[in-house]
Amino acid sequence: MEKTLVLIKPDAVKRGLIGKILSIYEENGLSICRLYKKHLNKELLAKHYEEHIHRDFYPSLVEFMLEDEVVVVEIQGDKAVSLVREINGATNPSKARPCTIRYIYGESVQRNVVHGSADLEDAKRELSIWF
Ligand code: IDP
Ligand code: MG
Repeated sequence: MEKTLVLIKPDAVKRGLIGKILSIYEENGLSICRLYKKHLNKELLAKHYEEHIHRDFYPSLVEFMLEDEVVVVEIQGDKAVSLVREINGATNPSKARPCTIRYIYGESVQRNVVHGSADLEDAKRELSIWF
């Protein structure tokens, strides 16, 4: 059993998609362990997105992530880390496979609805930031 981190991003929270998104993980055999809603701040985002802080898109990513609350979710299951990435779909919704969350609900490469940890090591690091 693995554990991984999902963030339901502000675009999805604003559009009332929390329940629909959580259902998709559950329908794929994953369990929701813990979750809470939170308005983020720049310090937490810098920790979470430390690999991206020097990227051109980072300031705009931060602005987006502060638009509204996010839902922070710990998800558990067999191969949960890679399964969540598969269910989420490619970063750019226009390149995501049909039936993925980002294909269905994503609006742009930035407003792509969900975050999922990239690998097991990242999942451990991110879960320790948020829980
Ligand atoms: P991931 O969320 O699929 O792991 P990352 O490359 O780690 O993708 O990027 C983190 C987040 O930053 C993305 O989910 C997206 O919201 C945003 N992002 C990534 N690349 C771009 C870009 O080129 N323009 C605007 N936002 C981006
Ligand atoms: Mg990433």
